[in-house]
Amino acid sequence: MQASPHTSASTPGSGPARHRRRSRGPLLGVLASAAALAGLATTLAGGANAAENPYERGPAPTESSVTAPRGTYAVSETSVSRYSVSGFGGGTIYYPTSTADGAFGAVAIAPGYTALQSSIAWLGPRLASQGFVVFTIDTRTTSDQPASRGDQLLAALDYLTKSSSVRGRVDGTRLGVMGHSMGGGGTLEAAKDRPSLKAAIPLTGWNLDKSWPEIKTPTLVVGADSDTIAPVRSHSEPFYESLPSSLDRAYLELNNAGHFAPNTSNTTIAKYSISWLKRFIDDDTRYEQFLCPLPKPSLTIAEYRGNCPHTS
Ligand code: 9J3
Repeated sequence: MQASPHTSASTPGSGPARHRRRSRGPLLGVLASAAALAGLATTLAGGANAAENPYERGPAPTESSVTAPRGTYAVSETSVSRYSVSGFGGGTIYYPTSTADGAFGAVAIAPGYTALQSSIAWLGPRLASQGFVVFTIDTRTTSDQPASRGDQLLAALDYLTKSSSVRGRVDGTRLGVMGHSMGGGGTLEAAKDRPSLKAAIPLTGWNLDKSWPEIKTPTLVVGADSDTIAPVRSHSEPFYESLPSSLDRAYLELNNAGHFAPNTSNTTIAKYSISWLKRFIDDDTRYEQFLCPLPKPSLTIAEYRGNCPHTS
């Protein structure tokens, strides 16, 4: 769906096509003017809210909106050839089609060992439709190790914000990183190397380095209870526990899930990733309700640790 050109760029919660205007006769014109005044009041109310947080995008979230297969933004995509870039292996950019809501925060996502961007592609439209520019990348070689994958995530963000065809749609000051397995290990490396990042989410991350006290980026560590490739006891748990206790951090252990759970659509991963990205890339406290109080163990959550309320 395309938002109307009358939708204010800084109006949060403006649904698509909220103020569409057509030519009309005199009577309809009067009624339309009254409607326009009502709409103006709504816009001003939204504007006041936008002044508090200019980064909010999309309507107020609900349990249903954060678990839905898609958010409210229609999504376009553009592929980036590996031969047109340096420092990473190209990828696919998923972005809200509408330009009516201004620039969006962005996240780069790296796949795991031997894997391609296709292995994490479901996250592209899933996250972009909530109001982010999402860059799922390929690495230079599928055997690149976590430190290299971290550098490649950062190169991808630099390309996205400085050179890509959608650079004008991205707020280069509000960026995040995600990745699966060795891409999750790379996510930690990227956050360590670039403290200006607003959010990091390693998904069943793998890294020989178990200690991350240098990280300054709010980090959601996602592990899987039945992962035998990156077992939580030797990967996600020490990653999480080594983050500074003063940092906004969380540990989500998926219940009854293996190492490759992040490679197919997963409502629990989506719900908490959306909430974490919204909360820390968009500073959108409307999503705090899904993160605090800490989620309880359930059919899909084996364990959840974190600090509440959040401090940044
Ligand atoms: O999916 C992954 O990136 C697995 C990481 C791994 O198995 O590393 C072993 C060298």
